[in-house]
Amino acid sequence: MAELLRLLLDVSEKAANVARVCRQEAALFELLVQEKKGADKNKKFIKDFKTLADVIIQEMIRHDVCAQFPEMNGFIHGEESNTFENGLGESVTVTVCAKEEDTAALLAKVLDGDQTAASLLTKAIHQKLQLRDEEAESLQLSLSPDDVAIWIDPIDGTSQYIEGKEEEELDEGFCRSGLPCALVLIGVYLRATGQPVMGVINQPFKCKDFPGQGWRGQHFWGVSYGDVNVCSFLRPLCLQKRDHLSVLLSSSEKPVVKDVLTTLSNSKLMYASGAGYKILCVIQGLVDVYLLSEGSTFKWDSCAPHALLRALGGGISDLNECLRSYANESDGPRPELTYHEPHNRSQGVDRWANRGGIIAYLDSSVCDKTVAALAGKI
Ligand code: 2IP
Ligand code: CA
Repeated sequence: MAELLRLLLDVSEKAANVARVCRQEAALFELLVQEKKGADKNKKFIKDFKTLADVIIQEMIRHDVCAQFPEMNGFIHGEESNTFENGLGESVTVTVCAKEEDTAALLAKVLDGDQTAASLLTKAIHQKLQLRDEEAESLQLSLSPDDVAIWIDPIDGTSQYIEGKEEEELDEGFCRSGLPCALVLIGVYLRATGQPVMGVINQPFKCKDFPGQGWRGQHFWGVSYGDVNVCSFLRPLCLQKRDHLSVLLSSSEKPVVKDVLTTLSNSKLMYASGAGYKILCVIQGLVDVYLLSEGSTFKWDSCAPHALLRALGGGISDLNECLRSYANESDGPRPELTYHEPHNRSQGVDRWANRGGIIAYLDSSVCDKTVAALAGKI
């Protein structure tokens, strides 16, 4: 099953290429930033292009995985729906075809006859590439494709991707906003228990070597299954050294949460965009925890980075359940997020929301300390 990891690494790199191509090629960039509203909107256009770019990446990942692992057909889920209806009531399903010319024809139809844009995208989608990663290549894993399913977030941090700011890293080693916060997330979980077991994170816009040059990306992966706990990098050593509790939050976090955390002695609150990016900061040990008190992240945001955290000995818990367990003085296992069960009474995307909020950590004692500080106060 290590073949699945290698395939996901390759397809995540193709996804990063599609994301970069859409910003670098004038024909695609124009579509990406044009957001025509009201009477100016072309009713023949199936969907705004930014959503289309997301769907194309998602469908490319789905296509490549099913081509190699047909038993996973029907078990690959994503943030986006791939069927669009335009203003004229016509419906088109965006898929990636086995043959390049068929994909090009379908995309030309979706893009209202824009052949240049369709052929640029088709080239990136059907490109053959292999991402070299020695550790992933030598990994052995006895896990059957029949036992797993996938969550895809084709581009997490879409607003940062569209806005396209070229942000510098802060002293803490991360960016508050901008293109580096946009990530491709592919998470694998067990169908039976919903436990995340494998994750690939691709950051298409890590940095530019020199001004005026194109963007360079980077990737991360992790596997946590049975006795195998492997990550593409080592558990950060800086964890022991920090003398304060550093908490990463969404800028839209509730004031009461910020207030309670600010009153903690030795705490430092920081902010960054993108749910996946904030969890990546925890994975890299740049902060102690990422906490979100509302249900505004979804299974596709957390599945991939959750697998990396588990591989490093950390995790992501449901914040409300942690607060409830603390109040009940329960000493049961920490309530980790799972990925297989929807909220049946909810509608649409809310079926897959991480409804109770989340807390992502590397060190469980830091997670417990944060929960204890918030209990009864938020
Ligand atoms: C979003 C994106 C946002 C995040 C939100 C996610 O996913 O990561 O940045 O909000 O929770 O669902 P915030 O930046 O305030 O943490 P997408 O970009 O895929 O819609
Ligand atoms: Ca997302």
